[in-house]
Amino acid sequence: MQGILKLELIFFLISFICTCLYCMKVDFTRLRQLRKPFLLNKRGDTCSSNPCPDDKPFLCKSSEKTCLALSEVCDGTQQCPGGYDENPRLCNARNRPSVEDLEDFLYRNEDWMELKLFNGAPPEIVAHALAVSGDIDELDRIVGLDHESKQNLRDALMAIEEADERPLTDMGMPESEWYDVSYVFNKLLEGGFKY
Ligand SMILES: [Ca+2]
Repeated sequence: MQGILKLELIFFLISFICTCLYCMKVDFTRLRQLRKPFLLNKRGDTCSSNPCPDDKPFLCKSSEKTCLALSEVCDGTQQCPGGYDENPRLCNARNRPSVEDLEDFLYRNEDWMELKLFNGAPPEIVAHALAVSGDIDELDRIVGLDHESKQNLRDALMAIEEADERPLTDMGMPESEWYDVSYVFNKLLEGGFKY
């Protein structure tokens, strides 16, 4: 009889503990759900640095808050106070491969390209300069080219326009990279980069 009572007591205790854990779990879940809006608000506060509405997401860099539609950026008419929407570097970057893509490209070809075309400058700096510069002289001011690398870059871009890979292979480009190199440099030329 005592054995049965003990078993019942153990069963009761196990049931009690399970029920408590279950309740705690429900409580924690509800607590998490209650905290969610708070967390979202907190996150929203820190991430919503752009106060512009969805249909005008471009925020002018100016003391007064002005928001523009993307079609108004680089359209030839200044709408931002100070004209940031027509900033030449911004508009160059808009028509070029992204800085991240350019950086990846430069790292892929670092072995032969970095020294020959960009005077050994770090890919991060060259990528940014290629994205924003209007021409080779502006790129030179940002990157710091020497006479030889500047001439090599001119020769390389001219060869790419003429679809002639030999000057580039002479500079050390592996033949297998020709498609990648001509594709990216052609994108820069189409994006208005002058040499
Ligand atoms: Ca504009």
